[in-house]
Amino acid sequence: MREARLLWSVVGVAAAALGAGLGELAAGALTLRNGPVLGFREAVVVLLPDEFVVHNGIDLVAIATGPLLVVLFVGALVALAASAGVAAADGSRRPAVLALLVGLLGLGSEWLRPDSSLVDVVPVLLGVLGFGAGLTVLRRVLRRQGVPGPDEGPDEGLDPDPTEAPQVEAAPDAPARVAANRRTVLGAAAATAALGLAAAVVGEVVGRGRRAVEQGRRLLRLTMISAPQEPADVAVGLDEVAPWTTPNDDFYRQDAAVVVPAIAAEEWTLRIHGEVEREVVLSYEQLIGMAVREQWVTLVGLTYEPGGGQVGNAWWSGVPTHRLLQLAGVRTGADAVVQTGDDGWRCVTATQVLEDPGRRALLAFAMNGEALPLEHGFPARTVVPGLYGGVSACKWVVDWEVTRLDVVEASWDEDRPLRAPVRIASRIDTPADGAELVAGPVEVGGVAWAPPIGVGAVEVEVDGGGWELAALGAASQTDAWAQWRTTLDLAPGTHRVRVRVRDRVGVEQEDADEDDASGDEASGDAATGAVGLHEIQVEVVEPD
Ligand SMILES: Nc1nc2c(c(=O)[nH]1)N[C@H]1C(S)=C(S)[C@@H](COP(=O)(O)O)O[C@H]1N2
Ligand SMILES: [Mo]
Repeated sequence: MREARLLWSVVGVAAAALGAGLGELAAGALTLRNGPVLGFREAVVVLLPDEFVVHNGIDLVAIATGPLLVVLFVGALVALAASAGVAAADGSRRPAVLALLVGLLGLGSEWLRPDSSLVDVVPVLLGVLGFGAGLTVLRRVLRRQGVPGPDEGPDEGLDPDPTEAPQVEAAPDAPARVAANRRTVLGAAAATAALGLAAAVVGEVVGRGRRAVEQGRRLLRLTMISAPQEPADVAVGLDEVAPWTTPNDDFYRQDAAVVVPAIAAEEWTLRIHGEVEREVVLSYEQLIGMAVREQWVTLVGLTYEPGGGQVGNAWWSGVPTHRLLQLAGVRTGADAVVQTGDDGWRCVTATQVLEDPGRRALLAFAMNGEALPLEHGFPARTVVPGLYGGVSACKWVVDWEVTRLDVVEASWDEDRPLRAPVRIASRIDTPADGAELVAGPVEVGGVAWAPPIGVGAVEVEVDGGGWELAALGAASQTDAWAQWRTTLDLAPGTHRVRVRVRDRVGVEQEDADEDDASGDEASGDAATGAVGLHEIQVEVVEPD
């Protein structure tokens, strides 16, 4: 009986090894920053309260997340896997429940990482599936070899199962047969674990590319750039309003491809060709050696919906695009640049915009005072104030083909528009939609943007009762968003609050056509960005 228990435990651990290996393989193949095990460790760092980070000069994070944690974590997984194996013997649901729990824990720890995206769950799911499949197969092997459950059968270990095992004469050669069965079981378990190990090794090799690039990025010394310095008074002092500077980890991501390109800085080049006087192949070293321009730019996604999160504001460092086009010399008649990223994504941007110093378009290599994160286009990406990201802000950009708009138009088969200026927009960050509030003065606030002209005014309306001016944070940065706030005196009941922005020349944010409830076809939401004001509904109750 004890031997049977041991065999079932071994089988559980072997299945878990297969699952973990497949998870690591998936993480490597998807060039995620790390696999589930290290991902868990990062989540612990996020969960630790700030006071715990450095205490009396001792770096508690380092201790709490060092090798000891990994050993504990792996040990716990092994113990869980072993008990799942034992439970699998009597066909109980416990292994499935355990796998589910570990899977949920894994998913939770992926989501806790601030820059996680949907692909990060793939390794966890694959791990859980690998565990389930491994356990199912091995269980069949054990049953066929007549291994009893830990709590059933006589104490002498393996005994040929009378119902499932092929019929054999029990008595004379029983010990030899038991040994053979044990070998078969252990062999199958070893093969399963080896498969998991092989998968992990392949994942490690495949993922090494990304880690090498991360390492190279960390070692870059970009002395020509400066740390972001927020202009005075941009903040209106409401904690619930999005911070004026969006930290890189919180900056929205919009990727067409699942796999984030990992390009070493020294291997990157931008080729500028087509309708140019001379082809230019620019290296990273040459790029960062040029005169740097730094500026605040709010980037907006084509998929931004009123009140949504596809918008962020950062301090970008790079080289003005007009300088780069000057190097190549744009031929007369050429009016478009097809920008292509290493992921194969492409967009078309008018030379008029890229050649005009006044439009402040940038080939950026740094974001908020550090080299671009891989997710945001390392080594270099374009940033154009006032154009949606989807028509201008090419990440991992490696190719600029100077050409003509009518030529590109004829062959444009992407479901994104060719040209799309950012629609001016405003958002209510607090209170939240559906909030329950106590009657009396209520602080309302949010952000508004109108690049490249700049925010002129923000107005708020309650229940259609007329527009009132809100207070604005400093809005001198015309390419960046502005914060706004106001105080509303709300009586008990349900209220509808709306916001709108006017740019510096007085153009007002468009309201969605009231008659066209869907708004979709008339305004071409998908094609040119959503139209419509952000509105929230709040429930106000009597104070008690
Ligand atoms: N190479 C490449 N560039 C790209 C994309 C992409 O998928 N691949 N997405 C675009 C879209 S739709 C937007 S909104 C911005 C988003 O930039 P971010 O992910 O840094 O926020 O990048 C743009 N540049
Ligand atoms: Mo976008």
